[in-house]
Amino acid sequence: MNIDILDNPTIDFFYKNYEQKDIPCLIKNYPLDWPILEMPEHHIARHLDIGNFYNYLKRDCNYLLPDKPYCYIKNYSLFNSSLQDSYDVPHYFSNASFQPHDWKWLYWGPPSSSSPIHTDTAHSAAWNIVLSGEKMWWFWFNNKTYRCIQKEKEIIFTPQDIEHAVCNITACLSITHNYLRDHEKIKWEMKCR
Ligand SMILES: O=C(O)CCC(=O)C(=O)O
Ligand SMILES: [Fe+2]
Repeated sequence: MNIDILDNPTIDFFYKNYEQKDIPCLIKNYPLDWPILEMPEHHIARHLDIGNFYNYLKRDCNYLLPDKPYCYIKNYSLFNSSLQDSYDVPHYFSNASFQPHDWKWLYWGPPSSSSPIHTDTAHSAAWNIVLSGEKMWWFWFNNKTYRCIQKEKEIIFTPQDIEHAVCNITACLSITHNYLRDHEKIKWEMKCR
């Protein structure tokens, strides 16, 4: 079963029908004018000082035998990187009360690199946008397995506490930012444990 695909919804529609109900969705056709989308990948790699990884991605990983471990850059912090001003938060999420800089991450991996089933840190929700490539997502909620393919410039919304897994169908570069809307309540719950 596929998760819902929304065509550039209003903030209100997304908030009432998906975020407030903790239902994952894919948003397409949201207008993005991010400078990072215009940057050649080798510039991005240079900004992040990951030239060796870039060479691995463009050449070596294609010649690895299937039993060789692969390299997947995960949770690369964009905080204080020279790229942090080359994109901004999509308007659906920009008024969330808690979206710390150190929850801004970049993911960059070869075909078939993946993230196992997990929920996100500190009961946070997240948005994820692919800059290049394609990802397959799986979500588990309502006792069902849902899936979805995410392409360039599309937004995946992952609600708090929803189990999900991800596999890069092609080499894939993406940006994600986790956030909380009700962190005061969550801090309080943690204190009471
Ligand atoms: O793209 C991935 O491999 C994982 C994305 C994800 O689940 C996350 O950022 O929490
Ligand atoms: Fe996640």
